[in-house]
Amino acid sequence: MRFHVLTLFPEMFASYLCEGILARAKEGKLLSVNFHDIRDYTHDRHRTVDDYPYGGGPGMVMKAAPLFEAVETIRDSGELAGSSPVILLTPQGRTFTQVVAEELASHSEIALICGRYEGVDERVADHLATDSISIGDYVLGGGELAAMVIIEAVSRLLPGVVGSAESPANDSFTTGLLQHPIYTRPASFRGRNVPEILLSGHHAEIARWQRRESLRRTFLNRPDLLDRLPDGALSEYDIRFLEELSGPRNS
Ligand code: 6GU
Repeated sequence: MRFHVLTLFPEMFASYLCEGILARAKEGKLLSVNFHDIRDYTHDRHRTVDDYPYGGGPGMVMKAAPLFEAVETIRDSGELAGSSPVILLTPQGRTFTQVVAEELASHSEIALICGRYEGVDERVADHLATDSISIGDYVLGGGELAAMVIIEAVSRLLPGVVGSAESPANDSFTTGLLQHPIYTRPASFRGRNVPEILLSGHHAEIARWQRRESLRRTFLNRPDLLDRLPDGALSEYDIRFLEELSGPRNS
């Protein structure tokens, strides 16, 4: 899979992509990330990428032309098919989730446009990008961190990037529930003990405990996820356990 990142700050990405599973994926040719400095697609002496907003208001707006030229140049080079996603990273986009990551992982090339400043000329969202994505409800100075988040979340889903031992199948959100607590040695640390059941060797009981703790965490920290589970995701036991958690009602 190939990512094209259009950014004013290509140097922000280097150290992150040169460590860990992303570095391994690049070495193994499972992943490539190409950077395109938006300033390289300007033609004036000052390499201008932003301008004042029509109608007034605070801040500067990223100009459309350098972004259109950058995408067209990449397309003309044959490294981005006309049918490949071109994603504008903006707080105004749809929210990135594991489901969106899975959808993006089905493409072989994706262009990510990192917005900066107070915004991007709307013609980019309307006539260049095929999709606009935000990574959550908070404000970042630009789309660079969002691009890194997307590259990592999507790359982990590509066959061979994450070893089968660390399979993402049980990750939080892949199951729609938060992951249960996990522990490693020692069994007692500063007087805090690993739950007895995990030392018991009773695999079926351990699995039941893990399921309950997943449900408990999700109920406490992310009750919104429980409302969005697909039909049939909860067993009768699960539903009874969640009812116990919500406490006795009408009493
Ligand atoms: Cl994609 N960009 C910016 N600037 N802020 C964000 C974001 C993106 N996603 C969440 N906050």
